Amino acid sequence: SITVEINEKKLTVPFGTTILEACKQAQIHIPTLCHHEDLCVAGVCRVCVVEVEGMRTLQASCAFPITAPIKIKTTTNAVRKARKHIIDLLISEHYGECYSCFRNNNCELQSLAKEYGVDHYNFGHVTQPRFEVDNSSYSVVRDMDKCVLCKRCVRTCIDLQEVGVLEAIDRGHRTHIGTFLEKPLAEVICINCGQCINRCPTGALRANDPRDEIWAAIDDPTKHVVIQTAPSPRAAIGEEFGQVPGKSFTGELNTALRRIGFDKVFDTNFSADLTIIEEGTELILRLYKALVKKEKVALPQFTSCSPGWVKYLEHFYPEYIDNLSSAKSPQQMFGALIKTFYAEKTGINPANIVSVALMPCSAKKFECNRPEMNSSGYKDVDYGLTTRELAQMIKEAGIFLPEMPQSHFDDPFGEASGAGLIFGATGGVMEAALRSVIEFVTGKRVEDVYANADITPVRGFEGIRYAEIPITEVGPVPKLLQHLVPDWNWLKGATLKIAVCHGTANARKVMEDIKAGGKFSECHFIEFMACPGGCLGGGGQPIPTNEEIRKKRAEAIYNEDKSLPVRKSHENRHVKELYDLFLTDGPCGHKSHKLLHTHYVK
Ligand code: HC1
Repeated sequence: SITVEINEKKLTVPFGTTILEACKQAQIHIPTLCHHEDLCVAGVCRVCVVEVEGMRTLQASCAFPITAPIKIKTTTNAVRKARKHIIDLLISEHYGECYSCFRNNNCELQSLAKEYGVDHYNFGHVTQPRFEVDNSSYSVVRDMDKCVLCKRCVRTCIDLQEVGVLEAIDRGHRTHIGTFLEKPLAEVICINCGQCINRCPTGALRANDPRDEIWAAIDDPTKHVVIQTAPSPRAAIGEEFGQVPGKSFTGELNTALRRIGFDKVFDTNFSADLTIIEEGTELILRLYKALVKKEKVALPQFTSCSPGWVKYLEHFYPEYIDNLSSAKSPQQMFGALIKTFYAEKTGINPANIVSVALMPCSAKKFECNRPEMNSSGYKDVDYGLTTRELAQMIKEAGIFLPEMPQSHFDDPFGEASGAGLIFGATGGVMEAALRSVIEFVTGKRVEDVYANADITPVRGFEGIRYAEIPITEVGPVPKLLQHLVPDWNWLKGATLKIAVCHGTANARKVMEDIKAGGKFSECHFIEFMACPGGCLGGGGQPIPTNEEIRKKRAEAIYNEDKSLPVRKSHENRHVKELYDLFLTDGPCGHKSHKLLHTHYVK
């Protein structure tokens, strides 16, 4: 370690610590713009400059590793002036008005301008847009006139997600961020994950916002407007109302949604439970075909509920599309059921149902517009709405979410299990599946195998996790599956090999290993989520998001799971009822194949 002096205060830091990190440790505030905790150092904006004794020029603190004892000053006049000039220059090139920008009050450039008293245009001002807004994508909108060239989106796309759609184009004052051949986003290999939006410091990137259409539907008395709410938004939306990360607002959100005019509020966790039954059954069938019938089937089975991951696979590894579970995501299963089962049960014409999905994800907007997603005979889900957009709607309605009384979800989908809820965290789909598969196959209670039904080997934030579940004993086949497999003897003594990975850079590692015939090619089931942390870190979640915040959101989800009376998908009585009343030929039966499964075609 090395002793440094910052503003005459001595501090010992490990070798290689950046000045910015050392200042943070000393609780000295340094303004930043191109810096983001999730990303590698860029050092391009220079907003974080400091004085280092003996050096002729000011140094970017984010890009200066401490390798020798040095004296640093962060509050000198030269530092103040340099920072202010940089912000002045950025503002002069920034087209657009703050009041009409979705990042108003949550914009890092605006905050810096306030902090440094930049309240007029010292270097002139751009009065005409230079770029066309690219709203070709269902998910991500690019407005390059608001870009500050911090390259956080570029580093997110290239390094964090290893997709590589965005890059700096041209040089000097013509530099801008663009796509391959300057094509619209919808025509390049964007996976719609929206991670670039989460890391953009300004309003240059945003999600394709359906609020106006949803308000219009709410105002239309001929429309029956329903909303399903995904597991992750409830664990994060409080942040939009100034609450500390890590607290769920499930009951408050239900009340707020009714007050702003939704006719019914449904829980996506219900259809996550259904997904477990369908996807778990599919896995059992694939294993049965491979191990007993010696048929050629695609293994490992990959989860398919993250639409960013599905798109990633379609773009980069299309030869593995058959490995994707044919089970639709919970969002899409729910959409198909609302316009069929629910419409029949309530006598509402499905043509008059407007189905909204509150999601933490920008790719869900793309997913609901996929041509495969019309199995009800209508567009199964009409609009994907992000956590940020819903928070805005709630504010527009004059509601302060944390003060809402709590209320429940609506029937006939009112019950959901903790297994459905934990889908929102990386490893959650796998844990939910295991809670059911272990009970189905062994006949034992999962609590007798894993304390409190917490399957800890698949939890955590490690980018790639691998686990083996030995099946030492088998029980009777449950009634729900008796038409598919005669017994479990063929699984006795087998070891279920599973893996979990989040973030597409990690997905690439797993896929390359599979291609090379490595350890992951021997897995039976792999959970892939496109976003770091899983859905709770989705591209539609409150900004900022970083590892600390993602961990808090995960805590909120796991704490809520613990508090729920039902924690296994197969114990959800409304799911059982659905198979009794509607999906009468059982999981992976004819009807569920028509409504709840699909086959992705690139
Ligand atoms: Fe997700 Fe899913 S967990 S994909 O992360 O399977 O978006 O939250 O809703 O569909 O349930 C997202 C979250 C979400 C689906 C479920």
